Amino acid sequence: MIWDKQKECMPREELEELQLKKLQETVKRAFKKIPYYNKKYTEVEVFPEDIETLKDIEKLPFITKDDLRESYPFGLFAVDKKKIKELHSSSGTTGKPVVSGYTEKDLDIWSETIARGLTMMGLGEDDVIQNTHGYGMFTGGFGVHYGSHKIGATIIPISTGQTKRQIEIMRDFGTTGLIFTPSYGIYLGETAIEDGLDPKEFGIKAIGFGAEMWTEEMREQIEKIFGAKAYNIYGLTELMGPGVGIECCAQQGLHIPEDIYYPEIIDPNTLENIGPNMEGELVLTNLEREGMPVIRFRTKDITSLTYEPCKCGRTFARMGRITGRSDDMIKVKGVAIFPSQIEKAILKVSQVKPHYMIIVTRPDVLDQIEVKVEASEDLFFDGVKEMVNIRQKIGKSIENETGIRVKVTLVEPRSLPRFEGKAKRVIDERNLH
Ligand code: DLL
Repeated sequence: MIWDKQKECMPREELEELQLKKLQETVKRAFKKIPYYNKKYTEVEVFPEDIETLKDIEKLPFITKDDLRESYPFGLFAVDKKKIKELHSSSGTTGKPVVSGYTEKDLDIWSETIARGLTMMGLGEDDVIQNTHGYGMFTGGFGVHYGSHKIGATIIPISTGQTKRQIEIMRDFGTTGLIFTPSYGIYLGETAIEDGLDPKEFGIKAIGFGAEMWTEEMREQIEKIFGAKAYNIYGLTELMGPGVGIECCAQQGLHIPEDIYYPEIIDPNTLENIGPNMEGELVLTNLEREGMPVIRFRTKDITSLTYEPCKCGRTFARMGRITGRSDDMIKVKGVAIFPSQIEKAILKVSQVKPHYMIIVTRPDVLDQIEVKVEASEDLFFDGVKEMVNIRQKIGKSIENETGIRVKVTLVEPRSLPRFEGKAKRVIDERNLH
């Protein structure tokens, strides 16, 4: 159990004082040690000494995924590379991925955030946690692993897939804590039911789920299948990984460990900060990160913050469930995809037009993508054989670019909608909002 009442229930005034001190230190370090920040801040003439209050953070320019890609791979590190003990990278893109580096101290802080969350979910040293998140560059596997160690639980690092084996292990090893993405969790439960088992009898005490968008109906379904409470876990590679927000027993929003992350909500159009209880884009700052301090990162995730006291007694702000994105990134099977990647892949194949639509569905519980592409007039006259050939080529090209297998459909020339202004290329029929 990791429960530090003094920290987690700190009066807000005291917390804000602590945050200001840490913010000032972080900005000073970034300015001094990371040329990228130095240049960025100098360009807009904002300097570390300008941060006199917490509100002064608004003077600092934002950091986006593009900044992280530009400084790929190690341009945002604030320490000598030999002090970096672990590297992770965000899922999806095969172009330039986003890299996240951790020193020994960072790994400790990261595991502390997750350990606090697992404790909020009621898990401790008597528990056996089955972690179905992928172990590898994805932060879900190792993040939850480290957090579980910190609370003294027994961890089963089974990773993703092998659904039948997951079920067998769950029963044989006495799993009490289950960690998954919501879509995989439902699939796991339904597979067990199909095999004539009742997951409610498995003895699961608590479930932690996240890494992709979901709806309250999905949570209800998960809780019903397993007969256990399911708690939302949020996080992102750039800021460290899972643990930026985790729900407590009240299940009314995710507590952000505000001594470690500083959250803001902005209007994604005006980029102005907006007040509590209003939806906007979440912006996050690492307050205590040695290896790669990220300051004012635009997550593009839409949510709101509340500072009202929580039933559990913690004073840390709570963020709501993510209800959308301010860009067009979609996460499919846990992998982040931008329509621009699919466009790039399509354009590598001749005889098709740059008109396409991406349709994401979840026919039962797993995601599927269909990409509709307009054929050129010539191709249309070339007949079925050539069409099959081109369809396969597009499919391969998209798989190379995104790592995801999609269904490709060729449609008649000029049959897809044209857009004035911002194109809307993605139709997400999963109803996750
Ligand atoms: O998904 C980290 C993570 C691992 C979170 C395990 C929770 C559990 P990335 O792969 O970098 O990191 O993807 C980050 O996923 O910006 C959101 O758009 C989305 N996301 C993450 N958690 C949630 C959640 C991990 N609980 C991106 N609800 C984020 C909705 C989520 N979306």
